This record gives sequence, structure tokens and C-alpha cells, in this order.
Amino acid sequence: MNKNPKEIVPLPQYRISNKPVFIIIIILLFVIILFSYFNLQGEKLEEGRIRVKAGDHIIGEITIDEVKKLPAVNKKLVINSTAGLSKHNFTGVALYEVFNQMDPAIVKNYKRVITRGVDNYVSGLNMEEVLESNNVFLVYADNGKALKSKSGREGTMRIIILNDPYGQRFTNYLVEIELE
Ligand SMILES: Nc1nc2c(c(=O)[nH]1)N[C@H]1C(S)=C(S)[C@@H](COP(=O)(O)O)O[C@H]1N2
Ligand SMILES: [Mo]
Repeated sequence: MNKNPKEIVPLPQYRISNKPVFIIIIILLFVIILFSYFNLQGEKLEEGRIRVKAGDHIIGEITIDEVKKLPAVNKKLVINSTAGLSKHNFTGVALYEVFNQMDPAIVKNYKRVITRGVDNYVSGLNMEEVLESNNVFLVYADNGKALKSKSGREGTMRIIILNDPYGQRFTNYLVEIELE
């Protein structure tokens, strides 16, 4: 490429001892490994998939496609939130059906159901409420349209509680359920 190789100015030759450079590289590698470890610990869960756990133990995961295969119901309701009244016609599945699909022992073994959204919004329910015949649903569509994720894409799920007219405990962008 260089037509005249004589124009290339040789780089100045610094005399750096190898040892401190080597030590710094080792320290940097260690820091990178440490950070990636903490990153994995606080792993960001993705919408469209729900992780069910009890303590540190992961009981199971269910995807939106698997939820859609369960017997679907439509639920009309009006949410009376701070933003005013909003009319909905949600499509989804009773939450206990989702638990039973994963493991029928879940509804017997746990008393509390803590729901978490991708934005870390946390809400709680008692298993008794979940087992009521027409109360807690895991929904994925509203007025026939797929629910939008936090970033506006399709394919997210939400908890609705028919006995809660104000909607505070409705967890949007659901990614995790913790059982106690
Ligand atoms: N993930 C998540 N879910 C949430 C909230 C939130 O901030 N994040 N707000 C709650 C509150 S206070 C209300 S009133 C309803 C609002 O429902 P909307 O998103 O359909 O307006 O969602 C509830 N669920
Ligand atoms: Mo609210």
C-alpha cells in the first residue's frame, strides 16, 4: 500500500518492563470475571416467559406459547385506576391451571404467591385467592390483541385479579412468581 516505504516513521521504542503490565492484565481479567459473575447473579428475566421459584429453588418455567395451549377464557372488566376507568376484555388462563400444569403439588404446598414484573414491580396474593373459582388469571391478550411488552413488542403476560377493582395488584410484564 505504501508507495514509498521510506516515509514510514518507526515507532519509538519504549522500554517497559513486562512484569507490571502482566500484573495489570491479570487484575483486569479478574475484575471482568467478577463483574460477569455478578451480572449472572442479577440476571434480567425476559418477558414472554415466567420463572416460578421457591427460595433459591427454580420449580419451573413456562413460556407464553405454553400458556396459550391451556384452556383459554375471556374476562371482561373495568379497571378503576388513578388514570381513570379503562375497559378490558382479557384472554388468558386461570393461574391455578398454570400451576397445576407445572406441578399439581404447588397449590397444596405454598401459601403465598409473589408476582414480579420486568420493571421489578412486586405484588402479592394468597394461594386461597388463586384457588377461588373466578378470580386470578394469567392473561396475554386484551380486546383480542396481544399484550405489549414494556419495550412495546408483542408477547408479554399479566396477572389480573377480578376481585380487585383498582388494579394495583395486577402485575404487568410478569417474569417471575415466587412461592412461599
Ligand atoms: N409491572 C407493573 N405492573 C403494574 C404497575 C407497574 O408499575 N408495573 N402498576 C400497577 C398499578 S398501580 C395499576 S393501577 C395498574 C395499571 O394498569 P394499566 O397498566 O393497565 O394502566 O397496573 C398495576 N401493575
Ligand atoms: Mo394504580
